[in-house]
Amino acid sequence: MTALAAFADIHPPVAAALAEGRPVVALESTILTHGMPWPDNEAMAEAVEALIVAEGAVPATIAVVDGRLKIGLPGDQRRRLARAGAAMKLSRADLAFAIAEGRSGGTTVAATMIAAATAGIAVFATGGIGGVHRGAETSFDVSADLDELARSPVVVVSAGAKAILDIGKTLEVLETRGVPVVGYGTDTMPAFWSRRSPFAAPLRLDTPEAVARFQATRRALGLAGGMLVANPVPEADEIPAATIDRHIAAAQAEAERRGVGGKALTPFLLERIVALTDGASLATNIALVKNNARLAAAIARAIAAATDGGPA
Ligand code: PSU
Ligand code: MN
Repeated sequence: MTALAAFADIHPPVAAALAEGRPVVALESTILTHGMPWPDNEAMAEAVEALIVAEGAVPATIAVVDGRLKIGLPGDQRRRLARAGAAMKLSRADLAFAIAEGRSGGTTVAATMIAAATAGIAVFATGGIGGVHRGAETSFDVSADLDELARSPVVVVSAGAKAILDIGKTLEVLETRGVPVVGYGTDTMPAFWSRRSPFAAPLRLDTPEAVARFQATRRALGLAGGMLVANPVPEADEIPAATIDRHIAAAQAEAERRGVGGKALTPFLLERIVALTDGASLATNIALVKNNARLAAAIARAIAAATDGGPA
Protein backbone atom coordinates (compact mmCIF):
# COMPACT_ATOMS: atom_id res chain seq x y z
CA MET A 1 0.00 0.00 0.00
CA THR A 2 1.12 3.47 -0.73
CA ALA A 3 -0.46 6.81 0.10
CA LEU A 4 -3.87 5.36 0.89
CA ALA A 5 -2.45 3.22 3.72
CA ALA A 6 -2.86 5.95 6.31
CA PHE A 7 -6.58 6.17 5.53
CA ALA A 8 -7.33 2.47 5.09
CA ASP A 9 -8.17 -0.46 7.33
CA ILE A 10 -7.36 -3.78 5.73
CA HIS A 11 -9.46 -6.61 7.16
CA PRO A 12 -6.99 -9.19 8.64
CA PRO A 13 -8.03 -12.12 6.39
CA VAL A 14 -7.50 -9.88 3.35
CA ALA A 15 -4.13 -8.62 4.61
CA ALA A 16 -2.97 -12.19 5.26
CA ALA A 17 -4.04 -13.39 1.80
CA LEU A 18 -2.33 -10.43 0.10
CA ALA A 19 0.89 -10.96 2.07
CA GLU A 20 0.96 -14.63 1.06
CA GLY A 21 -0.03 -14.05 -2.57
CA ARG A 22 -3.30 -15.96 -2.20
CA PRO A 23 -6.28 -15.01 -4.41
CA VAL A 24 -8.41 -12.04 -3.33
CA VAL A 25 -11.55 -10.69 -5.02
CA ALA A 26 -12.64 -7.09 -4.42
CA LEU A 27 -16.36 -6.26 -4.23
CA GLU A 28 -18.01 -2.87 -4.54
CA SER A 29 -20.55 -1.45 -2.09
CA THR A 30 -22.65 1.04 -4.10
CA ILE A 31 -24.57 -2.06 -5.15
CA LEU A 32 -25.45 -2.34 -1.41
CA THR A 33 -26.14 1.31 -0.65
CA HIS A 34 -27.78 2.38 -3.91
CA GLY A 35 -28.18 -0.63 -6.21
CA MET A 36 -30.49 -3.00 -4.35
CA PRO A 37 -33.14 -2.64 -1.64
CA TRP A 38 -32.73 -3.85 1.96
CA PRO A 39 -32.73 -6.70 2.96
CA ASP A 40 -32.01 -8.32 -0.43
CA ASN A 41 -28.81 -6.27 -0.70
CA GLU A 42 -27.35 -7.73 2.50
CA ALA A 43 -28.48 -11.29 1.71
CA MET A 44 -26.83 -10.94 -1.72
CA ALA A 45 -23.57 -9.60 -0.21
CA GLU A 46 -23.38 -12.39 2.34
CA ALA A 47 -24.04 -15.07 -0.28
CA VAL A 48 -21.50 -13.58 -2.70
CA GLU A 49 -18.76 -13.45 -0.04
CA ALA A 50 -19.49 -17.08 0.93
CA LEU A 51 -19.32 -18.10 -2.72
CA ILE A 52 -15.91 -16.50 -3.16
CA VAL A 53 -14.63 -18.33 -0.08
CA ALA A 54 -16.03 -21.61 -1.43
CA GLU A 55 -14.15 -20.92 -4.67
CA GLY A 56 -10.86 -20.65 -2.79
CA ALA A 57 -10.45 -16.85 -2.71
CA VAL A 58 -10.80 -14.17 -0.03
CA PRO A 59 -13.56 -11.55 -0.53
CA ALA A 60 -12.70 -7.89 0.11
CA THR A 61 -15.79 -5.70 0.15
CA ILE A 62 -14.67 -2.08 -0.17
CA ALA A 63 -16.50 0.89 1.39
CA VAL A 64 -15.94 4.04 3.42
CA VAL A 65 -17.17 3.82 7.03
CA ASP A 66 -16.93 6.91 9.25
CA GLY A 67 -14.11 8.32 7.13
CA ARG A 68 -12.04 5.11 7.00
CA LEU A 69 -11.47 3.27 3.74
CA LYS A 70 -12.35 -0.34 4.47
CA ILE A 71 -10.66 -3.01 2.39
CA GLY A 72 -12.62 -6.04 3.48
CA LEU A 73 -15.65 -5.27 5.60
CA PRO A 74 -16.57 -7.29 8.72
CA GLY A 75 -20.16 -8.61 8.52
CA ASP A 76 -21.61 -6.25 11.14
CA GLN A 77 -20.23 -3.16 9.38
CA ARG A 78 -21.46 -4.41 6.03
CA ARG A 79 -24.93 -4.93 7.48
CA ARG A 80 -24.94 -1.41 8.92
CA LEU A 81 -23.96 0.09 5.57
CA ALA A 82 -26.54 -1.99 3.68
CA ARG A 83 -29.25 -0.69 6.05
CA ALA A 84 -28.19 2.95 6.31
CA GLY A 85 -30.31 5.23 4.18
CA ALA A 86 -27.85 8.13 4.28
CA ALA A 87 -24.71 6.56 2.82
CA MET A 88 -23.02 8.54 0.04
CA LYS A 89 -22.35 7.14 -3.43
CA LEU A 90 -18.59 7.53 -3.86
CA SER A 91 -16.64 7.72 -7.08
CA ARG A 92 -13.18 9.17 -7.90
CA ALA A 93 -14.49 12.73 -7.43
CA ASP A 94 -15.72 12.29 -3.86
CA LEU A 95 -13.88 9.33 -2.31
CA ALA A 96 -11.47 11.70 -0.54
CA PHE A 97 -14.36 13.99 0.49
CA ALA A 98 -15.96 11.17 2.50
CA ILE A 99 -12.61 10.33 4.09
CA ALA A 100 -11.85 13.98 4.94
CA GLU A 101 -15.32 14.60 6.37
CA GLY A 102 -15.62 11.35 8.31
CA ARG A 103 -18.61 10.21 6.26
CA SER A 104 -19.76 6.76 5.13
CA GLY A 105 -20.53 5.63 1.63
CA GLY A 106 -20.72 2.87 -0.90
CA THR A 107 -17.88 2.79 -3.44
CA THR A 108 -18.77 2.64 -7.14
CA VAL A 109 -16.80 0.57 -9.62
CA ALA A 110 -14.42 3.54 -10.08
CA ALA A 111 -13.75 4.11 -6.36
CA THR A 112 -13.53 0.36 -5.68
CA MET A 113 -10.91 0.02 -8.45
CA ILE A 114 -8.84 2.82 -6.90
CA ALA A 115 -8.91 1.11 -3.49
CA ALA A 116 -8.27 -2.36 -4.92
CA ALA A 117 -5.30 -1.18 -6.99
CA THR A 118 -3.70 0.56 -4.02
CA ALA A 119 -4.11 -2.55 -1.87
CA GLY A 120 -2.71 -4.81 -4.61
CA ILE A 121 -5.97 -6.60 -5.40
CA ALA A 122 -6.02 -7.55 -9.08
CA VAL A 123 -9.59 -8.76 -9.60
CA PHE A 124 -12.98 -7.27 -8.83
CA ALA A 125 -16.49 -8.69 -9.27
CA THR A 126 -19.61 -6.59 -9.70
CA GLY A 127 -22.97 -6.67 -11.48
CA GLY A 128 -22.76 -3.97 -14.07
CA ILE A 129 -20.46 -1.03 -14.64
CA GLY A 130 -21.53 2.55 -15.20
CA GLY A 131 -21.22 3.76 -18.79
CA VAL A 132 -22.53 6.22 -21.32
CA HIS A 133 -26.17 6.97 -20.54
CA ARG A 134 -28.78 7.07 -23.27
CA GLY A 135 -29.13 10.69 -24.30
CA ALA A 136 -25.53 11.47 -23.26
CA GLU A 137 -25.18 13.63 -26.37
CA THR A 138 -27.24 16.23 -24.51
CA SER A 139 -26.76 15.29 -20.82
CA PHE A 140 -22.99 14.53 -21.02
CA ASP A 141 -23.65 11.72 -18.49
CA VAL A 142 -20.67 9.39 -18.87
CA SER A 143 -19.70 7.34 -15.82
CA ALA A 144 -16.30 7.84 -14.21
CA ASP A 145 -16.09 4.03 -14.23
CA LEU A 146 -14.93 4.17 -17.87
CA ASP A 147 -11.99 6.50 -17.15
CA GLU A 148 -11.04 4.42 -14.14
CA LEU A 149 -10.89 1.26 -16.24
CA ALA A 150 -8.29 3.08 -18.32
CA ARG A 151 -6.26 4.01 -15.23
CA SER A 152 -6.32 1.38 -12.47
CA PRO A 153 -4.84 -2.06 -13.17
CA VAL A 154 -7.80 -4.18 -12.05
CA VAL A 155 -9.69 -6.87 -13.96
CA VAL A 156 -13.39 -6.06 -13.54
CA VAL A 157 -15.86 -8.90 -14.05
CA SER A 158 -19.35 -7.67 -14.93
CA ALA A 159 -22.37 -8.94 -16.83
CA GLY A 160 -21.70 -6.34 -19.51
CA ALA A 161 -23.17 -2.88 -19.56
CA LYS A 162 -26.66 -2.45 -18.28
CA ALA A 163 -29.26 -1.85 -20.95
CA ILE A 164 -30.23 1.41 -19.20
CA LEU A 165 -27.03 2.64 -20.83
CA ASP A 166 -26.18 3.20 -24.46
CA ILE A 167 -24.14 0.03 -24.93
CA GLY A 168 -22.78 1.06 -28.33
CA LYS A 169 -21.50 4.41 -27.08
CA THR A 170 -20.11 2.76 -23.94
CA LEU A 171 -18.08 0.38 -26.12
CA GLU A 172 -16.84 3.30 -28.23
CA VAL A 173 -15.62 5.23 -25.18
CA LEU A 174 -13.90 2.14 -23.77
CA GLU A 175 -12.11 1.62 -27.09
CA THR A 176 -11.01 5.27 -27.20
CA ARG A 177 -9.65 5.03 -23.64
CA GLY A 178 -7.76 1.84 -24.51
CA VAL A 179 -9.78 -0.48 -22.29
CA PRO A 180 -10.01 -4.08 -23.51
CA VAL A 181 -13.52 -5.55 -23.37
CA VAL A 182 -13.46 -9.33 -23.28
CA GLY A 183 -16.57 -11.43 -23.85
CA TYR A 184 -16.17 -14.44 -21.59
CA GLY A 185 -17.09 -17.52 -23.60
CA THR A 186 -19.09 -15.38 -26.01
CA ASP A 187 -18.68 -13.34 -29.20
CA THR A 188 -21.63 -11.13 -28.25
CA MET A 189 -21.58 -8.27 -25.76
CA PRO A 190 -23.98 -9.26 -22.97
CA ALA A 191 -26.53 -6.71 -21.72
CA PHE A 192 -26.73 -7.35 -17.97
CA TRP A 193 -30.26 -8.81 -17.55
CA SER A 194 -30.02 -10.41 -21.03
CA ARG A 195 -27.28 -12.60 -22.46
CA ARG A 196 -27.18 -10.74 -25.74
CA SER A 197 -26.99 -7.14 -26.90
CA PRO A 198 -26.98 -6.13 -30.58
CA PHE A 199 -23.20 -5.55 -30.29
CA ALA A 200 -20.25 -7.86 -30.80
CA ALA A 201 -17.82 -8.34 -27.93
CA PRO A 202 -14.56 -6.68 -29.09
CA LEU A 203 -12.46 -9.60 -27.80
CA ARG A 204 -13.20 -13.11 -26.62
CA LEU A 205 -11.51 -15.44 -24.11
CA ASP A 206 -12.74 -18.76 -22.77
CA THR A 207 -10.71 -19.57 -19.66
CA PRO A 208 -9.66 -17.79 -16.44
CA GLU A 209 -6.03 -18.59 -17.30
CA ALA A 210 -6.33 -16.76 -20.62
CA VAL A 211 -7.72 -13.67 -18.88
CA ALA A 212 -4.86 -13.79 -16.34
CA ARG A 213 -2.30 -14.14 -19.18
CA PHE A 214 -3.81 -11.22 -21.11
CA GLN A 215 -3.71 -8.84 -18.13
CA ALA A 216 -0.16 -9.97 -17.22
CA THR A 217 0.92 -9.23 -20.80
CA ARG A 218 -0.64 -5.75 -20.67
CA ARG A 219 1.24 -5.01 -17.48
CA ALA A 220 4.50 -6.42 -18.84
CA LEU A 221 4.10 -4.06 -21.82
CA GLY A 222 3.63 -1.14 -19.47
CA LEU A 223 0.05 -0.52 -20.53
CA ALA A 224 -1.88 1.20 -17.77
CA GLY A 225 -5.36 0.31 -16.67
CA GLY A 226 -7.62 -2.66 -16.25
CA MET A 227 -9.99 -4.56 -18.43
CA LEU A 228 -13.65 -5.37 -18.55
CA VAL A 229 -14.59 -9.04 -18.60
CA ALA A 230 -18.18 -9.30 -19.80
CA ASN A 231 -19.73 -12.48 -18.42
CA PRO A 232 -23.24 -13.29 -19.67
CA VAL A 233 -25.95 -13.98 -17.06
CA PRO A 234 -26.78 -17.73 -16.84
CA GLU A 235 -29.53 -18.70 -19.29
CA ALA A 236 -31.93 -19.83 -16.58
CA ASP A 237 -31.83 -16.39 -14.95
CA GLU A 238 -31.99 -14.05 -17.94
CA ILE A 239 -34.81 -11.67 -18.86
CA PRO A 240 -35.34 -11.46 -22.62
CA ALA A 241 -34.15 -8.16 -24.11
CA ALA A 242 -37.59 -7.30 -25.54
CA THR A 243 -39.25 -7.59 -22.11
CA ILE A 244 -36.67 -5.56 -20.22
CA ASP A 245 -36.45 -2.92 -22.99
CA ARG A 246 -40.09 -2.01 -22.48
CA HIS A 247 -39.54 -1.44 -18.76
CA ILE A 248 -36.32 0.50 -19.34
CA ALA A 249 -38.12 2.86 -21.72
CA ALA A 250 -40.86 3.46 -19.13
CA ALA A 251 -38.34 4.09 -16.32
CA GLN A 252 -36.33 6.42 -18.57
CA ALA A 253 -39.41 8.45 -19.49
CA GLU A 254 -40.29 8.77 -15.82
CA ALA A 255 -36.76 9.97 -14.94
CA GLU A 256 -37.00 12.61 -17.65
CA ARG A 257 -40.43 13.75 -16.51
CA ARG A 258 -39.22 14.10 -12.93
CA GLY A 259 -35.92 15.69 -13.87
CA VAL A 260 -33.77 12.95 -12.29
CA GLY A 261 -30.13 13.19 -13.35
CA GLY A 262 -26.52 13.07 -12.19
CA LYS A 263 -25.62 10.58 -9.48
CA ALA A 264 -29.27 9.87 -8.77
CA LEU A 265 -30.07 8.57 -12.25
CA THR A 266 -28.65 5.01 -12.09
CA PRO A 267 -30.19 4.24 -8.65
CA PHE A 268 -33.53 5.72 -9.76
CA LEU A 269 -33.69 3.63 -12.94
CA LEU A 270 -32.70 0.44 -11.13
CA GLU A 271 -35.35 0.94 -8.47
CA ARG A 272 -38.08 1.68 -11.01
CA ILE A 273 -37.16 -1.37 -13.07
CA VAL A 274 -37.36 -3.63 -9.99
CA ALA A 275 -40.89 -2.29 -9.39
CA LEU A 276 -41.96 -2.54 -13.04
CA THR A 277 -40.77 -6.16 -13.30
CA ASP A 278 -42.34 -7.17 -9.95
CA GLY A 279 -38.91 -8.01 -8.56
CA ALA A 280 -37.81 -10.20 -11.48
CA SER A 281 -35.00 -7.79 -12.39
CA LEU A 282 -33.67 -8.01 -8.82
CA ALA A 283 -33.59 -11.82 -8.89
CA THR A 284 -31.66 -11.67 -12.18
CA ASN A 285 -29.32 -9.02 -10.77
CA ILE A 286 -28.49 -11.23 -7.76
CA ALA A 287 -27.95 -14.30 -9.97
CA LEU A 288 -25.55 -12.48 -12.27
CA VAL A 289 -23.48 -11.02 -9.42
CA LYS A 290 -23.04 -14.55 -8.04
CA ASN A 291 -22.05 -15.78 -11.49
CA ASN A 292 -19.48 -12.97 -11.77
CA ALA A 293 -18.09 -13.65 -8.28
CA ARG A 294 -17.47 -17.28 -9.26
CA LEU A 295 -15.58 -16.26 -12.40
CA ALA A 296 -13.63 -13.53 -10.59
CA ALA A 297 -12.47 -16.07 -7.98
CA ALA A 298 -11.28 -18.37 -10.76
CA ILE A 299 -9.39 -15.50 -12.43
CA ALA A 300 -7.85 -14.52 -9.08
CA ARG A 301 -6.71 -18.14 -8.62
CA ALA A 302 -5.20 -18.15 -12.11
CA ILE A 303 -3.34 -14.89 -11.43
CA ALA A 304 -2.03 -16.19 -8.08
CA ALA A 305 -0.87 -19.43 -9.70
CA ALA A 306 0.89 -17.54 -12.50
CA THR A 307 2.73 -15.28 -10.03
CA ASP A 308 4.04 -18.40 -8.26
CA GLY A 309 2.10 -17.77 -5.06
CA GLY A 310 4.33 -14.81 -4.19
CA PRO A 311 2.96 -11.32 -3.56
CA ALA A 312 2.38 -9.27 -6.73
N1 PSU B 1 -25.13 -1.05 -12.05
C1 PSU B 1 -25.90 -1.86 -11.28
N2 PSU B 1 -25.95 -1.67 -9.97
C2 PSU B 1 -25.23 -0.70 -9.38
C3 PSU B 1 -24.40 0.14 -10.18
C4 PSU B 1 -24.38 -0.06 -11.51
O1 PSU B 1 -26.56 -2.75 -11.79
O2 PSU B 1 -25.31 -0.59 -8.15
C5 PSU B 1 -23.53 1.16 -9.53
C6 PSU B 1 -22.06 0.71 -9.60
O3 PSU B 1 -21.46 0.98 -8.35
C7 PSU B 1 -21.49 1.62 -10.67
C8 PSU B 1 -22.30 2.87 -10.47
O4 PSU B 1 -20.11 1.85 -10.52
O5 PSU B 1 -23.61 2.39 -10.20
C9 PSU B 1 -22.27 3.79 -11.65
O6 PSU B 1 -22.90 4.99 -11.31
P1 PSU B 1 -22.75 6.25 -12.28
O7 PSU B 1 -23.49 5.86 -13.53
O8 PSU B 1 -23.41 7.36 -11.52
O9 PSU B 1 -21.28 6.45 -12.50
MN1 MN C 1 -23.43 9.55 -14.17
